[in-house]
Amino acid sequence: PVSFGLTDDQEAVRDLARRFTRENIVPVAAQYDRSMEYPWPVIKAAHGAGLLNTHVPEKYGGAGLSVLECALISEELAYGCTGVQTAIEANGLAEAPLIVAGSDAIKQKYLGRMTEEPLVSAYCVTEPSAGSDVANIRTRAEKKGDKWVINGTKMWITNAGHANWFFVLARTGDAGAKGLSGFVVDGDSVGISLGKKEINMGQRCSDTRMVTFEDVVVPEENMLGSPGDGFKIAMKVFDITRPLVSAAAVGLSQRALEEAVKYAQERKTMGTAIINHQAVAFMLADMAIQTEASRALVWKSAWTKDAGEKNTFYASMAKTLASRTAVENANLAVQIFGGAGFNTEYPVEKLFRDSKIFELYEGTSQIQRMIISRNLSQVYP
Ligand code: CO8
Ligand code: FAD
Repeated sequence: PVSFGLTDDQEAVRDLARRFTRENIVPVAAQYDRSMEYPWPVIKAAHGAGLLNTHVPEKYGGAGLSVLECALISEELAYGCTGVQTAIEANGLAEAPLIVAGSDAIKQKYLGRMTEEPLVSAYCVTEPSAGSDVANIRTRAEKKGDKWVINGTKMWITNAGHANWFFVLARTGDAGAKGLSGFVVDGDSVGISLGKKEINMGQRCSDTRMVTFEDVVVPEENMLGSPGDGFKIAMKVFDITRPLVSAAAVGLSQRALEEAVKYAQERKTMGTAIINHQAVAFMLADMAIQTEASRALVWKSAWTKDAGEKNTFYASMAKTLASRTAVENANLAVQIFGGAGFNTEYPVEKLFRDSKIFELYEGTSQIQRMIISRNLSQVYP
């Protein structure tokens, strides 16, 4: 049966995240945007509330939530601040390769500690010379005895400045996708150096850095799967995380819509609230249509994964539509606020700056379209 209804448990999860966001994120979002400080107090509170590491299996101390349930949480947290949400969700991203391909011992060691205390981790795939083109990354791992030795530089790594451990994709074999392997690397390993915190257009409290690995020694058992499995592990991870990043974009779209409706009801011109001008009302209608359409596609992409089916096609569609909608809704919200939309005392200029990254990280919109088009004949044979 087709249903958009949530179970009681799913509603409870969403309501918990909504309450947490209203109490712990909305009131501090502007302050973190200005100070660009890493939101440790919020992350610790989220850990206490059970809103961190939500897809870690129960066996390792997590809640073992489905992708759909994680998406409900992502949307709610992002409604409050997508910078904070990105810091929180980057944990889920780093943990996903372990869930996809880690041995029981690796999961016990690295996922277990995340559920025991408020720690963060990071996912290191992108490099200065290769972002979209994952198959061409250059970081190398060489086998020396029973250890691997990693050398190379990663770029734009979320949570890098605070990570207890890193997932690292590195070349162990020939050129191309089949020569890559995935590793878990302890954050305090000798030879890791961090770049400065990058100052980005938006999501400014999130921590993004270059990470350099110089002769970093990693025990053999920290390789995930077998040599050469790394590229496919990274892609399988995106099948889980792209629905969640898309859900965060929906959270931002919903926030932009609600802020714009409220303002349009209060602001008066030509003797009436601006919501009564059709030109403004239709902008709000478009924002609502696109938000609902994005959410429906996010839920479909998450549901498909939870049903055990291949969801790559829908995950890329959700990412493309939800990120475009976030940018467009933030833009329309600024338009509806008029001059106040351009000012830092009002909430929507932050949404405008925060929105753009959704069309870039976790695969640009061009890359999503490439994936969608490559899958067309398989999905519609
Ligand atoms: N599942 C399983 N296998 C897959 C999948 C998949 N989803 N996708 C591809 N493969 C397999 C293919 O079937 C193929 O296998 P085989 O060789 O056996 O036939 C093999 O992998 C190679 O695939 P392709 O031929 O499609 O490889 P290409 O190099 O042509 O293209 C892409 C691959 C699609 C371009 C890929 O490189 C890509 O996705 N690029 C975008 C990179 C990206 O998204 N980076 C994001 C980095 S992380 C990030 O940005 C985090 C932001 C912070 C977020 C915080 C909140 C979460
Ligand atoms: P490029 O790949 O150089 O692309 C440049 C332009 O060319 C884009 O418009 C792109 O769409 C287009 N393009 C490239 N190839 C094609 C093609 N074949 N067809 C059509 N168009 C194409 N990475 C991580 O590994 N971990 C993280 O935690 C992480 N966090 C991030 C946080 C932030 C704030 C930022 C900015 C980035 C983060 N990234 C992270 C990196 C992010 O995933 C990459 O920036 C992104 O995938 C794009 O790669 P690139 O920047 O190298 O752009």
